[in-house]
Amino acid sequence: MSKIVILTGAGISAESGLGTFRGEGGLWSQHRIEDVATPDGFARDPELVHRFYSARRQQAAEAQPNAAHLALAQLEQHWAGEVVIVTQNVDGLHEAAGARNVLHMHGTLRGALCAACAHQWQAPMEMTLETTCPACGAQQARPDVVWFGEIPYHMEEIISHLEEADLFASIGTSGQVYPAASFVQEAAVNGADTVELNLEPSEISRAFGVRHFGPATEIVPKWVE
Ligand code: BJW
Repeated sequence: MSKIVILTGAGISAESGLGTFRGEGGLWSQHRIEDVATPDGFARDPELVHRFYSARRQQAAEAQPNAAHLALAQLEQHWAGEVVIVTQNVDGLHEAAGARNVLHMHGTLRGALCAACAHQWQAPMEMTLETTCPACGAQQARPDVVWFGEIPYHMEEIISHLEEADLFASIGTSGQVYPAASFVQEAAVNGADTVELNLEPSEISRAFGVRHFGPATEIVPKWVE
């Protein structure tokens, strides 16, 4: 039974109306990474960080999965082997499309994390400095997402999936953020075929055996067929 491991990034949700990070008009052209996506930024100005993530939580709640998310959910349902989706996205659109085997390596917008006791719970749509941890009562809630300098979730599980993968596919990610950018090498060194599906060549395109370029809603359903 063959195993397909699929890494997804912001590009797969672009046609659902959610912004990517890099490039013209991306989130990082409107906000400084060190202000909103690092623990230091949160310590300096938690209100700004809460506003940034509350706005994105609202946008993600209103977004619909697109043809690329739906095609991957179909693949998961019909593939005789195992399909594992490792997503860097925090938007929840893979699950909204019906996918079940999804690992959120950068956390999720639906999660709240207590910086005092590490309790995790469902985030309110708007998180503020007054959001109270239901376990310890501290008012130190943060979005349950992974910022620069923090260790991504599920790493052991992801590495063992990559070691066992027969096929590794990367969809809609720029290959600029580690450790996700190194997954292609990890899979290839263990014998997997590798394929990149992206709007345009990424930083790490040359590492892939096969490459398809174009909008995710066109190239992903075609690839899944
Ligand atoms: C389309 C499309 C369409 C558009 N169809 N495609 C020096 C060297 C190496 C590493 C480091 C270094 N210095 C520091 C590091 C480590 C650091 C890092 O990588 N820094 C780089 C900047 C160099 N990484 C970390 O700190 C990570 N932790 C870590 O390494 O811990 C150590 C450790 C690891 C493992 C085991 C043990 C210990 C943590 C990284 C956390 C990243 N967090 C963010 C925010 C998450 C919450 C949130 O959403 O706000 O994650 S940053 C942001 O970047 C977000 C994304 O998940 C991530 C990747 O972005 P993505 O998805 O690739 O988006 P874009 O915008 O970059 O690209 C979109 C792509 O789509 C483009 O290619 C477009 O062309 C394409 N596209 N439209 C198809 N319609």
